[in-house]
Amino acid sequence: MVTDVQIEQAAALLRTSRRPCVLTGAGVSKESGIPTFRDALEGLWAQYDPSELATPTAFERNPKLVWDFYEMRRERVRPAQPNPGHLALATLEKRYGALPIITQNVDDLHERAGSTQIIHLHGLIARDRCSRNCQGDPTLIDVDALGWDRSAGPPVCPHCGALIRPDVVWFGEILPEKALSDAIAVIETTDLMLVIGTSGVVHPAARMPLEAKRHGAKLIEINPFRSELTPHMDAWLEGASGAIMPRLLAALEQA
Ligand code: BV8
Ligand code: ZN
Repeated sequence: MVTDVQIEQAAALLRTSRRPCVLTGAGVSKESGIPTFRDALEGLWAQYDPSELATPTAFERNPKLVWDFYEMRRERVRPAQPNPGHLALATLEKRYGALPIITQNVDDLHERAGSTQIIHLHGLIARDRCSRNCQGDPTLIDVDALGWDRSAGPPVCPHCGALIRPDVVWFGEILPEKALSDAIAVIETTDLMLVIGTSGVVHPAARMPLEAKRHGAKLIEINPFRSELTPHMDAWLEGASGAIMPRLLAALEQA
C-alpha cells in the first residue's frame, strides 16, 4: 500500500516542477471499464492476441475480423466515463496552467475529463479513415453517414473505393508525424514526467520516459505492478491511478 510519506515525497517532487508532463497507457482507462492490452480478451475474442489483430497484415488478410474487433472495442469505449485518475490530471492542468499528456490510449477519456493538451501517439479508435488516405493524411470518413450494413465488415471509401479502417496506429506502422514531433518537443523541455498505467513494452512510447530523464527530468510512476520502466523511476507509487492520483493532488493542495 502506498504510504502518506511516499505520496508526500512525490508531491514534493511535483511542487519543484515548472514544466510537468504525463505519459499514460491503458492502465489509466482500466477503472473506466476499458480492459488494458495485457488483459485477456473475453468471449469469442479470447482466442486472439490483440497484437496479432492490430496489424496491417491482419486487416489485409481478414478485414471483417479486424473491423469487428474494433467495433467490439468501440462499444466498450462509448459508454465509458473518465475515472478519478483522468479527472485528477485535468485538475492538475488547471493548477499548472499547462500539463501536456502524451497518451498511448486510443480512447477520448482524457478529453472528456477536461484535459486540453493531449498527444495521441496511437490515434483514436472512434475515428475512421480511408486506408489509402486518398484525400491526404488522414482522410477521415464519417462511416455513420455512409449508411452501410455494419455487420458486413468495413465499408469502402466513397472517394476511392479502398477499405475504410480505424484511425489507429497498428504494430509495424509509424506513428503520426505531428504526434511524434509534439511528444518530442514536450520530452525535451519537461522537468518531471508522470508515467501512469503503462507496461513500458510498446515502442517508441516506452523510450519516452528514458529520453525525458536524459534531458534531466524526474520520473514518477503510478502503476499497481512493476513495469519495464520501474527501474528507471525516481518514485514508483504502487497502486491504481484512480486511487493514487487524487491523493497526490490532495497532498499538493496542502502545501
Ligand atoms: C513502430 C493502437 C516502426 C492500436 C497500439 C522490439 C523492440 C522494440 C520495438 C519493437 C520490437 N518488435 C516490434 C517493435 C515495434 C512495435 C513494438 O513496440 N512492439 C512491442 C510489442 C515489442 N512498435 C510498433 O510497431 C510501433 N511502430 O515501431 O514503427 C516503424 C519504423 C519505420 C517504418 C515502419 C515502422 C507502433 C506501436 C503502436 C501499436 N498500437 N495501439 C489499438 O489500440 O488497437 S499499442 C497498444 O498496446 C495500446 O495502444 C497500448 O499503447 C499498448 C499497450 O501498452 P500499454 O498502454 O502500456 O498497456 P498494457 O496493457 O501493456 O499495460 C497496462 C499497464 O497498466 C500495466 O502495466 C498494468 O500494470 C497497468 N495498470 C492496470 N490497471 C491499472 C494500471 N495502472 C494504473 N492504474 C490502474 N488501475
Ligand atoms: Zn479513399
